[in-house]
Amino acid sequence: MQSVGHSEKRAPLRKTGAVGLGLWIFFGLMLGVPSMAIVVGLTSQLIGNRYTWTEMDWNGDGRTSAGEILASVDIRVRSTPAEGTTCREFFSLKDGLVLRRTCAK
Ligand SMILES: [Ca+2]
Repeated sequence: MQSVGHSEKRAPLRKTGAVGLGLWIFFGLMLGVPSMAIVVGLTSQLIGNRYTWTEMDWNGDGRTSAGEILASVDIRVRSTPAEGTTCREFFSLKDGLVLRRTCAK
């Protein structure tokens, strides 16, 4: 009987399980965090905040980001009279500091 050499070929090890899980987590975060921010923002709008989507542009860069929507949960608005007009003050719930004040002209 002739001895046959051990020439078994093995497929390279693949870490499909770990990579697949990582991709799922990555895409889940990419889709889940903005979606959550939008849901939280809309919910806070419905519950009691009375400001518009563009007013949530807290840093004034011209667009409302998901982070700004999340930040809006801790920001409220109140009307204050000022020199014959009414102003809207956006203030932080944690310390009461006014973040922005807009007055009608
Ligand atoms: Ca912004």
